[in-house]
Amino acid sequence: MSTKDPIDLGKTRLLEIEKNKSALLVGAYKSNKEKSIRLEHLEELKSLAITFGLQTIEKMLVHIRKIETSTYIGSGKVEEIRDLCEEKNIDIVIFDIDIAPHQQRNLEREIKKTIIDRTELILGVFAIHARSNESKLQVKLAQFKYEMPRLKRMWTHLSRQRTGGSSGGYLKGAGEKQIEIDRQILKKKVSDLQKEIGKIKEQRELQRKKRKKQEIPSFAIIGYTNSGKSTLMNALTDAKVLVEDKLFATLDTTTRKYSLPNHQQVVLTDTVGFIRKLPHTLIAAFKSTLEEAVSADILIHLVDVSNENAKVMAEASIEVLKELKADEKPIITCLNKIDEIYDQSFITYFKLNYPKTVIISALKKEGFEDLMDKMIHEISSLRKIIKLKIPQSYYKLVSEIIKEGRIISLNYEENDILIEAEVPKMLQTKLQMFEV
Ligand SMILES: Nc1nc2c(ncn2[C@@H]2O[C@H](COP(=O)(O)OP(=O)(O)OP(=O)(O)O)[C@@H](O)[C@H]2O)c(=O)[nH]1
Ligand SMILES: [Mg+2]
Repeated sequence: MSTKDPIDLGKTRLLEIEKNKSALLVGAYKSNKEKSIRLEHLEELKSLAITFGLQTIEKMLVHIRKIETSTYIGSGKVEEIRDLCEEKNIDIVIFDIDIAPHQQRNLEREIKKTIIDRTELILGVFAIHARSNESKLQVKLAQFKYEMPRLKRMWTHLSRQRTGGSSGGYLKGAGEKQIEIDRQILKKKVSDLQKEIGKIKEQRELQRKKRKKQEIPSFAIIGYTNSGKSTLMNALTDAKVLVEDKLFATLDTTTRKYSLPNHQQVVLTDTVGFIRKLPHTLIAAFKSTLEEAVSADILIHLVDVSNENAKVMAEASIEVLKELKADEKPIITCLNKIDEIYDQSFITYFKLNYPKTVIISALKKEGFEDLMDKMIHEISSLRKIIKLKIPQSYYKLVSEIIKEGRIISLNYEENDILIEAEVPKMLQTKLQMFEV
């Protein structure tokens, strides 16, 4: 039986896809209505493939009437793909469809090429961009989770092996046993990784609590991948985050202090970008990074308006925020890259549909005054300094102020406590009746 270490299982598939290989990108549509959007999705898949280092050669959009259980697309289309691969010397076929593990296996057998899907490609991009220990661990975790239901394809050749022994018959396939062994080892690896990531998360949690205690308002720069988040971070601070015209250049959060024009100290966090249908394996693995990003008091949502798909990209980002339960936070929508050619109607659209909109160029440092004004305004509406007279019998409220807000002064007057405090919005209403 093979002694292949499952630690490599996640990697093998990705390393098979060497750089500079030629790829065929395949999308599918059911109705003509869907066609143009599927083509746009293929364009995005192309950016991902180029980011990974592949030479994208061909794109193909196939029409499907019904999903075939065994191969997703019909046998005629499978043949067409196989012929095109032969003719154009294609090494890898990338499907912009969620194909099930068994379909992937069957397609690979029929087409005789490496078949991957969008999730696997995104995993590959994340793998080559992971720099910190934490993001490397998170990528590995996502890879393991992705591989788990796909273990079978690695061992099908063993399943058919005839086992020796006196009975001479077929015993339970060696492949199946191997899959079971691998599954157990993978499970253990997943839980070890989760523990390790958990430890890193705890350390970060401590830092975050410390900052919260210091009462420094925090901003997170979020948005679609390649929208210019790191460029904005670098323009405002000395963070020197890597900026690239590539998808998912940033995988780690970077936090820096920043002083607003009114001398208010804030912290800014640059973070991993979002994408349409961010694979769940990645959301799960990067949960602590993503949560840290959206744990800020206020979000700066960057939208690249020079991209013709700006609207759907912004919507996709809001979807990810929803998934992370952070869409209720104050959000400043920052329309970026206005130094580039952009559609004026986009600006009107965003102003109408997204409150608190500013227009900037992170690269040219334009529109920053407006952005600062909005940031200052958001902070002021976030917290308020109030004077209170609270009866001592309501001491529980004082504990709450200490926990959630910041006490500026506290004095006792007979049976009352006189307090001046900076409190968050949610506490303000609760304290209204004691305000003086
Ligand atoms: N023309 C123009 N280009 C910009 C602007 N802001 C960013 N860019 C470019 O957009 C590309 C992506 O910028 P990044 O700052 O890396 O984008 P990001 O959102 O951090 O991307 P990821 O970390 O990969 O998700 C780079 O080539 C930047 O130079 C801008 O205001 N104008
Ligand atoms: Mg970045």
